[in-house]
Amino acid sequence: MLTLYGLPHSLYTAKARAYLRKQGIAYVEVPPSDRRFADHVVPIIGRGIVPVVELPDGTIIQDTVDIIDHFERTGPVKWSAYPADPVIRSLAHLFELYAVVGLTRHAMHYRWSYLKDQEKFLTLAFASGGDEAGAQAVMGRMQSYLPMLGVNEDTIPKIEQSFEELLDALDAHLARHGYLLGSQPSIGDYALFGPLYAHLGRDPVPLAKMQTRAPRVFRWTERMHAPDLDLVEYEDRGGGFARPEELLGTLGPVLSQIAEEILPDLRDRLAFLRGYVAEGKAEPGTPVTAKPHQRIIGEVETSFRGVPYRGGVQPYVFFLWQRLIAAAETPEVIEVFKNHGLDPLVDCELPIRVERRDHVEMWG
Ligand SMILES: N[C@@H](CCC(=O)N[C@@H](CS)C(=O)NCC(=O)O)C(=O)O
Repeated sequence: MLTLYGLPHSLYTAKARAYLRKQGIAYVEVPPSDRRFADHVVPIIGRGIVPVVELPDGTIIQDTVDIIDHFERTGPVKWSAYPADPVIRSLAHLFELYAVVGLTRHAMHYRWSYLKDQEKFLTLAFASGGDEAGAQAVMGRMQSYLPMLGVNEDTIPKIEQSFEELLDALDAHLARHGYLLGSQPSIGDYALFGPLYAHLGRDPVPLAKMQTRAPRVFRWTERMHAPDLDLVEYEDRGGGFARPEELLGTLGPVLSQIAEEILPDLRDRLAFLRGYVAEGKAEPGTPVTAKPHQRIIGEVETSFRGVPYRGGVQPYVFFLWQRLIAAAETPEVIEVFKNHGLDPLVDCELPIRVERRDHVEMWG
């Protein structure tokens, strides 16, 4: 039997778990406090991070992209997460990028800025499989990430406005389609499910907002976690991705919102990376950071919805971004991205590749 090391409240575990359930892959979820995780898994992956999948033959896979891609390659896959159409596939990659560059901020804000209102719920979650002292330590570490993610007094009103606009736009889109890109989930759905379920669709404060303001988004979180396609309220229940022209009407506002929110971040981080590479600091074939648990290579002045903040530069973001650029290979993709102000994301070159090898990111 396959083991999924993860936790109910973990953002990235939710992404991997939803994929396993949808494909009908049997697993047992085990918390990272389990002895085998510390004794066997951490030495292999080099850091304490979840989710990790351990296959029955002992193979260890870390990173949700690698986990999904493993099963896409080897099966069994009931509903592939990669759409064939280049436009739809590129949109899936865009959502994958937005989940990390954009929605991590919302997820972390709603979890930690409302700690007082959610304390019992969160303390229980973080203590699961361990003890309360350990829980407090991890909770403290998670809160320490907030400034780097751009969560501060000035950005919080913008983050909340953004969450409400996103809920409204997604709710309207899901009135027509069961999933972001049609009648089956893509890598984009799995990626958004991380923040939109594990934090925003589960922690008491944002969950209440989601259920009252955007019931169809809440239903999508149920659908994403179901073992079938769970399209009970739609006429088309057979699966499959839609055609671009069937999606873009209601997806348009979501795409414009993504452009507004992530372009400044990515432009400033790309400028940083160009300088970093020009100074010879990114040596091909070496890990992106000295220690695998370090996530950032520096800090930049950037902005969220016009509000300046100083944020960390994560090489992982370039790993996801280069996947999007590779998918956006046809003029039709460029055209759709251009129509929503997203063309700077696909009509550009990154100065270096970020690969994943031996469970860590490396300069390519
Ligand atoms: N890129 C990784 C990210 C995984 C990740 O950030 N996991 C979080 C939990 S949701 C974690 O283990 N964090 C540990 C820490 O930051 O100390 C993936 O896609 O699997």
